[in-house]
Amino acid sequence: MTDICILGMGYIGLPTAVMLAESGCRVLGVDTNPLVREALGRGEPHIEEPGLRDRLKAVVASGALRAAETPAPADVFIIAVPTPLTVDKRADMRHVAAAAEALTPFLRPGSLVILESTSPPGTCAELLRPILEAGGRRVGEDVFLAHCPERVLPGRIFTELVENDRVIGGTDPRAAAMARDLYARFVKGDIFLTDATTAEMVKLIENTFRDVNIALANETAVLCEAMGIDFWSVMRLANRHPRVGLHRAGPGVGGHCISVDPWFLVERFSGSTPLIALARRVNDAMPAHVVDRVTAMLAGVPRPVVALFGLAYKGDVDDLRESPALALARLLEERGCEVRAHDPFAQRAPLPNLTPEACLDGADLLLVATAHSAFAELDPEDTAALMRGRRVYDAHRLLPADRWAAAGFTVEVLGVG
Ligand code: SAJ
Repeated sequence: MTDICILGMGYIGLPTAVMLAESGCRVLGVDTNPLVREALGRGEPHIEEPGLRDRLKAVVASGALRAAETPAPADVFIIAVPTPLTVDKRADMRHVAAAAEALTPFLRPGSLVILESTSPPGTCAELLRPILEAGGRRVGEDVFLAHCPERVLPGRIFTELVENDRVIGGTDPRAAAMARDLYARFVKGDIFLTDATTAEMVKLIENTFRDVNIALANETAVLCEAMGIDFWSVMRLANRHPRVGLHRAGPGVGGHCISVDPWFLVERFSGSTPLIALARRVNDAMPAHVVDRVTAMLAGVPRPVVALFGLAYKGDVDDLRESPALALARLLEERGCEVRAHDPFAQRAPLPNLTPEACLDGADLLLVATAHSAFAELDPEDTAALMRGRRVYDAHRLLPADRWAAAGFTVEVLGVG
């Protein structure tokens, strides 16, 4: 039986704890938030993720996963705490450092520490190693350190935890091999071993690749609007080329990963990252672009009411972190609109989360801000009956525009001029 202590019971730590508990490990889930610990103690998830509720209940009921405020001695410690951005776009590594400080007293000879949190290149070598070595312990001799970045997509976490390939970087080959043996308990994808700094870079460049490509799609969408053509046709046709994969345009890039990780490279290499920094700015400018178009549609309407459909950062998840929908709400309010929001998944939203009917009641414009699949099924006739105006702006090209136009709506779509 392996004793595992996971610090951070969030989107990654909690599902990973469940997987390891199911694989026969004894898992201690450490979290500083008492509400998270209480929910975990009851076997209830504090986040939405398909499959989590039943599986968590089972491992808590069997005693394989327990909640705690502080770590305890373990064979393996996994750090899965947030690495948010500071206001000046730098990685806030305080949670990682605090987690490492908290676990250090509980290290056993031969313990393995794994960093899962996405971190700037050099974190294992420059931040974690000195903390673990305090008191004369030697990393690579007395204890071992590896980076195993998570790469799963919210909404598909349990599938991707098993099926995705993993990159594991050790501060020495023995650490990497130890981490591989742990993840091999549940990973069916290939596991690739490398050094810790390479693993850090791999993770950051995956999300940066996506951000830069989304920026290209967003810029292309704006060009298509200016030329009076349809980005979505351009995308579909360009992607018939075997070496082209244009991404989808949208109202901005949200989530804790893609809109954040590129800054970790810019922070570290500020003079050498013009492309990465510019892509970030292009994507961050998208909410304002959408709001320009929406307010143009509402010209002449006094104190317009906007029904904002979607608060989450992407479709069919409940996660609001860095969501462009929240930026849209803020910018619309700044422009004098009354914003009413509805999201079928979001909990703990910063603005009231209304029912669809209450949100649409008397609205002048429907703004589809998040690509929740349920929104594609909205009935234009029923919607029209509730609204004051007949305007819809689709920031994801999710709705069947013909049907909405047939129901009397003025339909505008991001990327369509
Ligand atoms: N988006 C677009 N256009 C696209 C694709 C996405 O505008 O063509 C937007 C989405 O609407 C959303 C944002 O980008 O606002 C990010 O969504 P996403 O689904 O691309 O990615 P995340 O942030 O949910 O998860 C990513 C994943 N990384 C990659 O796909 C390279 C995931 O595998 C990582 O585990 C995760 O980041 C992470 O934790 O780093």
